Amino acid sequence: WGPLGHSVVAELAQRHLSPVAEAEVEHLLALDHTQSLADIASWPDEIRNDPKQQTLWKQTRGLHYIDFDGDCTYTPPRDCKDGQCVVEAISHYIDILGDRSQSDQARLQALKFVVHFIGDIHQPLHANYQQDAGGNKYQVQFQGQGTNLHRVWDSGMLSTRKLDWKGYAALLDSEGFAPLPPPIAPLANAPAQWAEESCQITRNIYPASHKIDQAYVDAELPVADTRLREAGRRLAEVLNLTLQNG
Ligand code: DCM
Ligand code: DCM
Ligand code: DCM
Ligand code: ZN
Ligand code: ZN
Repeated sequence: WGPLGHSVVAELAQRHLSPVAEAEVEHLLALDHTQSLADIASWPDEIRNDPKQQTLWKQTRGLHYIDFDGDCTYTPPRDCKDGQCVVEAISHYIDILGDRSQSDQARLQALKFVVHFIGDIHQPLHANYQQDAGGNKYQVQFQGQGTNLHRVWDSGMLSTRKLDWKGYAALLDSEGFAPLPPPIAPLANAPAQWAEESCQITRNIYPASHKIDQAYVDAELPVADTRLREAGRRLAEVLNLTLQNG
């Protein structure tokens, strides 16, 4: 997702933190002089794109997605060599976030990656099985401009709602908007399951022609919204579980 999608996921989670998790999040975010998860949600993209920081963070580029190699059944190491994919990255940073022997700085950094990557893994094209760089190589026309299918899903479709992240999160949080995802069980298997869901969705999101029209947005924006809602609620649950001991 772009900055809007990531902030929406983070804000949805923020609204559903337990009191204990909320206090711990507040404690960690205070190191960055900020108070909301939405503020830090795009940080892994910012460091990735900042030329001054690129050498330091280059090895995180591959952690924003997973390319399934053949079908949508998560099969390591086929789909995640050396743990370099979003599925294993989420588990890795959840472990650091929950480890009280780590420094607060390390745990804050882990929090930023957890918030961001749980967003990305729910963007269907971040867990694709068609070998086209997550739809980046699939060129399309959208709103009279040339772009690619990945960007339409990261940000183009979401921006058609003309809502800021607070308004968008409130909309997705409204009663009966979409069914809530079932509770996470167990946590260890969850990221692989979320990636497999995304991969299955990509089977049905390639447009009939290389033009994205209103009918496509009408059909697919609700799918994107549902994924944002699931990501936000699951992120809250992960943080509530990981930070439950204060
Ligand atoms: N992005 C940006 N500015 C930011 C954060 C992200 O331009 N502050 C862009 C860079 C990525 C895209 O958003 O191409 C989304 O990346 P991802 O889907 O990996 O989060
Ligand atoms: N950051 C952010 N939004 C904020 C505060 C911080 O996105 N309101 C991100 C961008 C910085 C990183 O956190 O690169 C570290 O921030 P700081 O230098 O304040 O510790
Ligand atoms: N991306 C993806 N799958 C890939 C390659 C890239 O989902 N196989 C995502 C990561 C960014 C966006 O596409 O959100 C642009 O990636 P990059 O800036 O690395 O080209
Ligand atoms: Zn993306
Ligand atoms: Zn990302």
